[in-house]
Amino acid sequence: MARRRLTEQQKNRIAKIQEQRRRRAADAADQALAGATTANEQMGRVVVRHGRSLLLRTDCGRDVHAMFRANLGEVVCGDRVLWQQTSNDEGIVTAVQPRTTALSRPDYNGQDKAIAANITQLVVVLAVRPEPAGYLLDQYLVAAERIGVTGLICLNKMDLLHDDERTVFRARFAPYVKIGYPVIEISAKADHGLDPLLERLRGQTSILVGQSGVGKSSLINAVIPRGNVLEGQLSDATGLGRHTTSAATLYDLHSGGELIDSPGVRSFRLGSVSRAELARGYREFLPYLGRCRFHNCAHVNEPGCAVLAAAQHGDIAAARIESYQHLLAETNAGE
Ligand SMILES: Nc1nc2c(ncn2[C@@H]2O[C@H](COP(=O)(O)OP(=O)(O)OP(=O)(O)O)[C@@H](O)[C@H]2O)c(=O)[nH]1
Ligand SMILES: [Mg+2]
Ligand SMILES: [Zn+2]
Repeated sequence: MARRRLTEQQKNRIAKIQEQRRRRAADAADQALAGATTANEQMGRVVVRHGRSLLLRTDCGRDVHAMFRANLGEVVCGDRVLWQQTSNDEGIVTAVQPRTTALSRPDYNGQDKAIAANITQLVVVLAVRPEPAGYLLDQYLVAAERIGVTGLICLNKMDLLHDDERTVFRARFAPYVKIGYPVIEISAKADHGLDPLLERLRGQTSILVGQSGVGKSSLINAVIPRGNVLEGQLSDATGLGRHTTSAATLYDLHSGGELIDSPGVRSFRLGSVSRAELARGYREFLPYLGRCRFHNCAHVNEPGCAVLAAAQHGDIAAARIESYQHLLAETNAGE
């Protein structure tokens, strides 16, 4: 009996010691793992992505090439990431930080795909050539309102216009000035009018968007010393850009702020957007929303529509109402 009791006690003690050892070992492994990851992990900013490979800018301003695994999801220009160095100028991305904002557009499957992340300002670049495509500006402004970033309109290639033509071109954008969007006229090629723009870019992460060939990359080259971005030629046949930017790329501005060049588009499609979201994307509609006779008013032809009444009084530009209704029909925005 006595002998057997002793054995029980011994067994218990041995089990307890083993359990302690296991726990210590597990803790040590955890600590080692944590030490290994945090010690080597660094923050970086995605400058540009080509397929599965990224160019990162480290916190100390060094550029490194890094790969990322598919299980991280999509990683885009402007993303803040954690990465580990694998060799001198190479690394691997281990985590993507949550984004504050993302500009996206639907891919060929209709799925929203991010173009750039953590932007604070959307600069829509327009020019007299190529002729501004219908509704493109308004679509970008709706996108800016939806993601909560500042919208800015930049009219480039003003050098191509005589004084009287300038007046005509400028007048097309007067309704936007009235509703609070800054309109800045520049000539990227002539280094003209860049200071007021640079002032607006200071302290912001801005993305240049717009049609192919309006001069986004030329603007980058004008404001980034040694930017050396490839510029396109306007095709004589189509009047559109050729030889164009293929991936969104982030540049640091000496005067402060970051500027992202993005591939030009022929058209920009708003992703899935509800009718209410679309209406809120027209910022001058805001004071009238919720004041229509019908709570689910689409602001198309309903009686007692406060938005249409404001348009009739000239408080909302007719062109903006027309563009809202066009996009409403085009996006099939539900209630
Ligand atoms: N006259 C004049 N031409 C300009 C100006 N800015 C750009 N261009 C010309 O416009 C053409 C297209 O310029 P890019 O900078 O490649 O246009 P982009 O917007 O980057 O085009 P994508 O990359 O296709 O989106 C080039 O031939 C430029 O030289 C300008 O201020 N004045
Ligand atoms: Mg370009
Ligand atoms: Zn209405």
